[in-house]
Amino acid sequence: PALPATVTVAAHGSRDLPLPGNRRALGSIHPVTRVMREIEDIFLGLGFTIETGPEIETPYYNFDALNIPESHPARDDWDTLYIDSKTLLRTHTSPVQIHAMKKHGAPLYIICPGKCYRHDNPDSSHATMFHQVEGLAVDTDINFADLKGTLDFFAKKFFGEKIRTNFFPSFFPFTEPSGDVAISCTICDGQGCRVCKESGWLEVMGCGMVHPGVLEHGGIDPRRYSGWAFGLGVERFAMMKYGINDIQLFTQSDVRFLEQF
Ligand code: 2NL
Repeated sequence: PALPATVTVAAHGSRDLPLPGNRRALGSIHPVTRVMREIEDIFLGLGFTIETGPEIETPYYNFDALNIPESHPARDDWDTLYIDSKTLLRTHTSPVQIHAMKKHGAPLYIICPGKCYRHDNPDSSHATMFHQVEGLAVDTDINFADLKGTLDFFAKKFFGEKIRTNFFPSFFPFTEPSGDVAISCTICDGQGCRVCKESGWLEVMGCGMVHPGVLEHGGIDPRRYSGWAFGLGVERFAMMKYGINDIQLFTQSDVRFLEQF
């Protein structure tokens, strides 16, 4: 049905209704948010639940409960942003997992996404604020094979079914044994190139069996339960997925960068 082209409005004269309105630019989802949601969805599908917690923490939850003693270099002022001697900005999301173990007990299957802070010099791969997703599984009779299978499934869902995973020995104070997870290089498919420094592998996250002392700090009996955990940097995952070469782009609010997502 034809609409009248003009309508007479009392005291204001006529208005041209078919005249196009002012278009507003549509926003888009930030790439870090997108990647975080994608990671969350994969683990939600495996039966994990999401746990969050405070960005302001105590040295006990950020360090002591994670088997990082006072003398450990990670506790150095250069890495940690202290508010005062009793409060700091969390350097990882691990404290959330200690709170969760104390609150829910075992069995427990959780992921902890959120902001973390480090006293680093900003460059193309370091930022003062960044995002992590950590995962924790605690149950009777779970072992490193469950961890490998879960992370291999996750990596294939995130990076594509074609990629392979590899686990290298590593060290974290809160896990024993510890591993670094690598995926076959997305550029050369494992053949060796500049991006993977000719190794064929790209390191993407850390993992390991939860240290019995850490389970104890979470109020869980390490003789009855075992646990595994992992941690990954969301910005690094987003940079690999979208071919972004500078972590600073995520926080510069440049519309030419953001409107691509
Ligand atoms: C990395 C390494 C990791 C964890 C995080 C964790 C948490 C609890 C207990 C044991 Cl409560 N472990 N988290 C474990 C291994 C590695 O992250 O380099 N992430 C970017």
